[in-house]
Amino acid sequence: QKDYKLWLQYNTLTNLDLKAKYLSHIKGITLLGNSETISIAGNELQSALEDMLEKKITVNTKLEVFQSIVIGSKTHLNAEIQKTVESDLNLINDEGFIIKSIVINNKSHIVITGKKEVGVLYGVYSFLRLIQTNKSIEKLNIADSPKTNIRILNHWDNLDRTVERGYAGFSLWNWQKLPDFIEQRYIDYARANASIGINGTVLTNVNANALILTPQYLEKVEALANVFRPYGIKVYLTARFSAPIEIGGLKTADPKDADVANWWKAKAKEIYVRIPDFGGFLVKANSEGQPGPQNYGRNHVDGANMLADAVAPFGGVIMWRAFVYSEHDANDRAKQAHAEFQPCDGKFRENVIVQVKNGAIDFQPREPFHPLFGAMTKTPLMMEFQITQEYLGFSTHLVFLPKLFQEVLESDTYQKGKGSTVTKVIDGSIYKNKITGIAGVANIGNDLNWTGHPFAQANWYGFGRLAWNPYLDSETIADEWLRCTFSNDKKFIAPIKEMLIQSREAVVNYMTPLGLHHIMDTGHHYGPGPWVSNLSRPEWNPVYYHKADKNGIGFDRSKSGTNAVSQYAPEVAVIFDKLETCPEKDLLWFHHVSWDYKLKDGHTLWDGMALKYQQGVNQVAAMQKTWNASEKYVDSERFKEVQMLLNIQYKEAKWWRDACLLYFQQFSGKELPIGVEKPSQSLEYFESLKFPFAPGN
Ligand code: BDP
Repeated sequence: QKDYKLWLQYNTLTNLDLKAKYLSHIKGITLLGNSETISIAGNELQSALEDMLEKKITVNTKLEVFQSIVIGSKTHLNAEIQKTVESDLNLINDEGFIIKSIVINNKSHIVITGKKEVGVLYGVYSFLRLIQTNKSIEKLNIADSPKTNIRILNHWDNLDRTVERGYAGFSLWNWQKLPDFIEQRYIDYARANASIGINGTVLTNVNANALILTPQYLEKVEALANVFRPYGIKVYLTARFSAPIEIGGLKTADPKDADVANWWKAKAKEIYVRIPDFGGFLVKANSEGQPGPQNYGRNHVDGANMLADAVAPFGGVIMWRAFVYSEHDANDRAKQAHAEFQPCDGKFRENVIVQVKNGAIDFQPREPFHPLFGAMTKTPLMMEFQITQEYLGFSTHLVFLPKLFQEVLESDTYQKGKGSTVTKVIDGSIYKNKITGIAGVANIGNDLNWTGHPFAQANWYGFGRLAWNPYLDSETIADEWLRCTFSNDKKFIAPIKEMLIQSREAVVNYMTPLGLHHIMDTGHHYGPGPWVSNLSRPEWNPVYYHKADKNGIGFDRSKSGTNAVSQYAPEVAVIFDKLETCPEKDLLWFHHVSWDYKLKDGHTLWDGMALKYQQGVNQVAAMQKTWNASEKYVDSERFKEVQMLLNIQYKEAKWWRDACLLYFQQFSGKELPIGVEKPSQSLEYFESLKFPFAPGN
């Protein structure tokens, strides 16, 4: 099945000239070293080359063949090669790689090396990508290293194999059959991740279950860690803060209680005996019902540091999440994480990294960057992106997320002057942090195609590529992914790439244009629910976020409103604060604006908003057209799947448009402008729609 192979299709090259050129450089493989990682790299290289070049490729362990691809880590290279790449090796870090065309005894070779074997593995995938994307392999001279240390997937997987916000089936981890039964899928998962440089995985949900920390489960975790290790992937777990009570028999989980601290120390030791390279814990504390230090009158620093001390002797880290609600600033949830965490700056242990969502609310189709980025100068912050599309149409809608990720990463925080982008905060270059990282909430389940939507694979891929290099352009990522996954044909690539690139703006337009946010329906967050106002916490209700009334719409976070703008650097605050300078894409995030307000293009806010909803629908129609025209470049199975999914997306884009416009029209009291289709149903109809089943919440 093609879907299952992800971006590792290794299709036979159809361009014969190119194939001949490649073959003139590749007569065989020379494998130096004999670790598991090197043999994985060798096997991958051999079988991929054989598939793509349709030729038997021999593997030697000595440099005997001409024009061979020499793979091995620094210490395994012979003296001559070592000398040739010596200065290149100074350019890379421990996980980096060199791919270089060299001449030894008048014979040319391509050497793929790194300081460690995992670098060699990354180098092999990178070299294969050159061929997958039909790039030249003449005169290669590549030195590349990951720009962040922790490049990690967060699986929100429960022990019963349901996946919170998971839309691609059930959890990959078959706890019942582990540790003795190793599914091939675990290996394929590790291989796919290694191919894009992901080096960590949190196996369990942030809404944690303490049972994972019991010996019965740790034995299973150990088995997975053993599978992942040769692929350079470390295992992490979520730590439930109340575990000392639930599985430890203690009366309290107070982080200042000596028995509690000792319990965690012993637990850490127990884990490290089994898994010497265990990565550490991810913790959601005092948020949405999860226990935490505040239950005992302590704060986030007390909780994080107590756990940090437990894993520190073994080199572990604590990823402490900043996704919290708080009693302060009850009138604006967007302010709460900053209010609670910024004052903790400088108080965390060295092995704590604070994990911050890209925006201050919750993984919306568009949010301005989170004000914590750049605002903590002494604490490493890691990015948390959501790859699974909780608020973006699940695995049913086609949305290319690298575009969203890039927009956030490129945002300038100005916290240390112009050019203090979010990327530079999280890659540690601004504040010289010792640990850096990017996390992505995984969109992977046990569906045959891994991610539910064939194009959702691009979001896993793109996340990995950006975690490796957050400066990458999303167009480059789209191009690579399409070539590796489908075809190198220009007639396919050009229009489909365009479709990917604009797909993110399409979803913003038909769901939440002009800075609207959190107007999805209750609980599952699928489909529109701007009318919802009956949930127990005010900040769970869409009406709290859009604040539509006769005068206008939008959340006033300006100085005269909740003053959330003040959490940004002054240069940024002033831009967001003023109606005239606030980017229109964020308008209703920061301002309550009258229905008659004139947008830059001359339309009134009401007309402009309606036209945006319509534009979103039109964009999906264009996506359908583009896809239908690509039939001959794609296998029929994936073609049909995507076609059906786009049909649903089109239907639902109209549903979003009609439901939202009918609802907001009650307040604006205005007609729909010319160019916007009339709604097919009444508001009452849309409000009456119920979903007896939505996965993952
Ligand atoms: C929200 C999700 C919820 C998660 C929570 C979190 O709706 O399922 O548990 O975020 O990130 O987006 O902790």
